[in-house]
Amino acid sequence: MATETHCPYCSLQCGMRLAAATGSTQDPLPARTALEVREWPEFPVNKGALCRKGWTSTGLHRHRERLTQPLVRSAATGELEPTSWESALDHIASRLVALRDEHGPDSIGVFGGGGLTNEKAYQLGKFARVALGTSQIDYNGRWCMSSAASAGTRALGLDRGLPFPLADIEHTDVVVLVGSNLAETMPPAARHLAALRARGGQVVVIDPRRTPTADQADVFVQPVPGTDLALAQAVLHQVIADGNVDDDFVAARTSGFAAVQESVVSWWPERAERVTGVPAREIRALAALLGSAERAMVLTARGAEQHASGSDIVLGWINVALALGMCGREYAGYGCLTGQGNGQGGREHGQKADQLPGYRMIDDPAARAHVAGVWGVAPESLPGKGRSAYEMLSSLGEPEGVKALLVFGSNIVVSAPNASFVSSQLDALSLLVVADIVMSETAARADVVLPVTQWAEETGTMTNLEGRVILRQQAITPPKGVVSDLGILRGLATRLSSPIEFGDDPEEVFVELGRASAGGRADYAGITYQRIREEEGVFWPCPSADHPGTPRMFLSSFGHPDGRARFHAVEHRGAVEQPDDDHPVHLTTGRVLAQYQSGAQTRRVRDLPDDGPFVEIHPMLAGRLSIDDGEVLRLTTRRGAMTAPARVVDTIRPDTVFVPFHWVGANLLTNDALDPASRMPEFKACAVAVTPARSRSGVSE
Ligand SMILES: Nc1nc2c(c(=O)[nH]1)N[C@H]1C(S)=C(S)[C@@H](COP(=O)(O)OP(=O)(O)OC[C@H]3O[C@@H](n4cnc5c(=O)[nH]c(N)nc54)[C@H](O)[C@@H]3O)O[C@H]1N2
Ligand SMILES: Nc1nc2c(c(=O)[nH]1)N[C@H]1C(S)=C(S)[C@@H](COP(=O)(O)OP(=O)(O)OC[C@H]3O[C@@H](n4cnc5c(=O)[nH]c(N)nc54)[C@H](O)[C@@H]3O)O[C@H]1N2
Ligand code: SF4
Ligand SMILES: [Mo]
Repeated sequence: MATETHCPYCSLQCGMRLAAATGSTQDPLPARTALEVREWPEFPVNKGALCRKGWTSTGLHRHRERLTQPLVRSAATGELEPTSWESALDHIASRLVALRDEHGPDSIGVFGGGGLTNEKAYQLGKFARVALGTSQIDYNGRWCMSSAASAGTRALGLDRGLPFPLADIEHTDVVVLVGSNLAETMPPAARHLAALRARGGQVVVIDPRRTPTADQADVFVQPVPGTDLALAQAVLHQVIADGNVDDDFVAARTSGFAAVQESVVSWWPERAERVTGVPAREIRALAALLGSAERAMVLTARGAEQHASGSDIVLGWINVALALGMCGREYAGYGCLTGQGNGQGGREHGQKADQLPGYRMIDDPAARAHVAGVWGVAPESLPGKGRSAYEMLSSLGEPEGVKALLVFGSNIVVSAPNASFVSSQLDALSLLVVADIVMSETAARADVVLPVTQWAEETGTMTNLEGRVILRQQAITPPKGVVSDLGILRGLATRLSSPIEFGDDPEEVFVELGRASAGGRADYAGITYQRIREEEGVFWPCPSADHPGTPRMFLSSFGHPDGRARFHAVEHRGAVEQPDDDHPVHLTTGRVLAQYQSGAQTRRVRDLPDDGPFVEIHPMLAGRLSIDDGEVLRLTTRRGAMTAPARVVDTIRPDTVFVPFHWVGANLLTNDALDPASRMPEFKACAVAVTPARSRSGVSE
């Protein structure tokens, strides 16, 4: 018998079957069983296709580096030493109570992750607000799609990554991918691009690098990092000049166009060419292509969003889609390609500093009253808004800052911007607790490490990039010694004398989540495990048992009270840090196919290649620096330095270098400038000096 479940990694949440290689049919399988990944061809999102990370995902099962015992740092030796669950949880609780008594509940911070199931994200938010009483909870999704979430909420009145099923791409006429390399970051999705092209549609890719995704494009545009808004402004300028605005749609379904029209008047394509490096004729051609398309989609991903002006960049592209009359129609519109397995659901149920379950805002009295009612506590007992992810980490060591940090599902030492600063901030903590499945770089810094169950060993729901709620089902018994995140929260809540109980049965937690979300924007009230099993996932909002779910949103009205979408007049600002004499090159960062995120999981999977970090550099720049392919380079920014071998490729802009962030290094360099609206850091653009690490005499520096 094989268990139908989903991949542990990205937001596509590909369906897969897990079975015993030996053919055993016990349910769940005994812990030591060798697991095998098999196709699940009927699951509609990936139809049996998986990328190599999915096929090798059982590589972390029975891994020798798997954590199976709680560890506490010994005061005597300074080393992490095995202990029992009882004593680990007692130790954490007594330290938390002492800190809370002395400094108040906001001295305790909780850092969650977009890889956690909906049940865990929900329970973590409730744990922070009720068991700890702290406002200080946020999560790594802040570094992921928060700019798109902020822009989508402001423009469309509601943020659901894609407001339509992914397969709709096949039925549009033009799809514009702004800063997405989906051929490497969600490979099974690339088949929709191929199907669209086979139908005669066109794919546009906007990226400073000619990626494997760009290789599948009809139109490839290669801007300077951080200049997407100038490009969007010029495209809109030209759409207006060509007379291609959908006036009826703009009048009937939107507001605020006049100010936006005014704001793009001076963005003639020649001006944008000087800012973006994209030839004016290419900008005109792109505007003409979009202006003549019957249906078009604009999809953003991290290349457009991870900037200190990321939310304005997304608003600029939504303006383009709205002016063309594309949003709120079938097979057209704006969407964000979310990233982590539960990047979507993770932001709906309360682990974000300003939100309560159901995508409710924590400063809304009605939202507080509803959620407090479900939880059985007084609304006034719920804390208010906390700090955003990076701001919380920056506060460590400050008198009013966080003094104890509980990390569930993130490896911040590798993935936070300006990581050497963040890493030094961790030293200021009185207590760092990390729950993980392996000894991540962050766990290695902790005072207490708690070993948790991983995906195949537990059940829970995830919400994929389409807003489709899916069910990851347990296939195998966890190894002895590990506990689920829900079990940890339950154990801690009891020890903290929480006024309410915390259950650890995922299905029971999901039922409660449904009640807490009822009436909210992300309404899950009508979704059950049984329905998900029967219907291959259910799209939210789904307010009642007889509601079919909502695959396509905005068809009759947008999420604002007046039902209209809102244009926003925005101004191009560009990267905060521009190249100068000392740091003359643009640096951008991102992903490669075979590694996932901080690499804590995939770097340990034997069947995935791990060649370490590298620097993509154009032959012209390499020539100027007399660098050969493979030669070790030193990259230096105002914040830090790293060395890695050069990969000389003509696919990148000559003024830009690229480093993947799956290893310690890239984030020693990145800029921690934050977007004022979303608090997203500027991962995708800063100024860097590039030199050979080996001096000309051949001696290492
Ligand atoms: N293999 C793999 N897949 C993943 C992940 C992974 O770690 N590995 N992580 C998952 C997660 S959490 C996420 S968020 C998604 C991310 O998915 P993507 O957004 O597709 O991934 P990135 O590589 O971060 O960025 C995409 C592209 O943006 C380009 N870019 C850089 N700067 C700019 C710019 O200023 N403008 C524009 N237009 N483009 C720019 C980069 O060159 C890169 O090719 O992937 C998910 N899938
Ligand atoms: N320079 C640069 N930096 C970036 C980015 C970039 O493009 N460039 N992208 C940003 C983005 S989009 C993201 S999403 C972040 C991601 O960066 P991280 O937040 O570091 O993400 P992961 O590496 O997935 O970390 C997840 C950790 O949780 C563990 N884990 C997995 N499942 C569970 C679970 O169920 N419970 C618990 N307790 N632990 C679990 C894993 O082993 C791993 O150690 O990085 C950001 N950082
Ligand atoms: S595309 Fe994403 S969900 Fe699908 S197999 Fe690869 S990592 Fe897993
Ligand atoms: Mo992400």
